[in-house]
Amino acid sequence: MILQSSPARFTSRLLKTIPTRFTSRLRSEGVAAKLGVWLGVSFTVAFVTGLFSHFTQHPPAWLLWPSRPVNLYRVTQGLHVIGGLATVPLLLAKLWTVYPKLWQWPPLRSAGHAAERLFVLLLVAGALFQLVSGLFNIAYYYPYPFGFLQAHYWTAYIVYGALIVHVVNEWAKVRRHLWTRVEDPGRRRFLHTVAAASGLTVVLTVGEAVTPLERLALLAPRNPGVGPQGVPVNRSAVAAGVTELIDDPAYRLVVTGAVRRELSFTYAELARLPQHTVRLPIACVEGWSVECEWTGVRLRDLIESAGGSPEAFVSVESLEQRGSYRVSEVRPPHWQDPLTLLALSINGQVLDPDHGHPVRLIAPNRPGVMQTKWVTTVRVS
Ligand SMILES: Nc1nc2c(c(=O)[nH]1)N[C@H]1C(S)=C(S)[C@@H](COP(=O)(O)O)O[C@H]1N2
Ligand SMILES: [Mo]
Repeated sequence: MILQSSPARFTSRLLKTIPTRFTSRLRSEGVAAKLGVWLGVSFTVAFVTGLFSHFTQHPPAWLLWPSRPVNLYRVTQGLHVIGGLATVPLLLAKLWTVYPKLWQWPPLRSAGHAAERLFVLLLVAGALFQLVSGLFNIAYYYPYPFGFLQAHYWTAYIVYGALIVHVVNEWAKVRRHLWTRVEDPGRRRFLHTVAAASGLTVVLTVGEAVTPLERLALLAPRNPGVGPQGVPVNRSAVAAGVTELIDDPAYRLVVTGAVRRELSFTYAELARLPQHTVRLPIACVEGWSVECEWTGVRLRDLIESAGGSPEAFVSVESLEQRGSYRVSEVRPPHWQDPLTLLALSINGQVLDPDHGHPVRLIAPNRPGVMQTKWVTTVRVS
């Protein structure tokens, strides 16, 4: 008897210790549904733009991304990062609105209910992980032992999969509230406050990608106007360990690999080749971007005069010895584009060492990580 009754007594005592009465009237199914719809939109934007960024950087062999529109990557990555930041207030508000459900009793009513809660758990944990890891990444803070790229990429599938399951499960509620106005003035004010917090996040960061608003970018980790020659830098020449190599008189730019004739240029010879000037952005995967005027040699001209095949894949290699971005693959749509340069100057000045002196790659519709600096070899294959 004692043994049988004590688990029940224990449970009822336990129940009294946890907060089962949630008094705020701001919580309601309608509020949760509205926030859910906003989150559905922002997670869809983040998922699509994130996949675009991933497959731009890691394309399968058959994928030839176009080099136009010139600003496509700049826009999609700005949406990814700035949209991701704007999602933080939405997610916090949604979690606050629904967290009483954490204490629902009985916790698991059936196998179906258990599965539903498991997907919610995956969704909440995964969504928090995406926002926190993304925030840490743009803040240059890497406190975890795993690689950001792989973790952020694979978690995206878990989160988006769990989100689809969640939307299917909650569809009846979404339908009930999608086009209905929230009547309660307190709840309406709550939703407006959340939307305003989200909007304010955008206002205080969007200047990192929309240059006329740069003075508002108080929350952005990079200001597009701050850096050598007025352009930000992620990895400096010192950090890359190239300061001696770039001024070495033995420096050559070499075009080699599957070519009819190898080419080799000193810096002075490069500067005497036909020069072209283009306006293209540096668009970092971390969301900041800035348009510059670049002057240099067309990559296409170099590969054609070396006799490379028009279908060739090209690697542009840096003097940098270590580092994930020292080699950049350039496929035909990009190297054949007349805007793609090995640039010697930025905004009318000889490139600063931190921007890639003697030459750096600059190509349209391409993430910053693929615009390799301190170039010494063009390898055709
Ligand atoms: N060799 C090399 N090139 C590199 C990098 C690097 O670390 N090594 N960083 C890249 C990144 S992440 C960006 S955003 C751009 C920035 O170019 P900038 O420093 O001229 O603004 O350079 C790219 N080129
Ligand atoms: Mo970058």
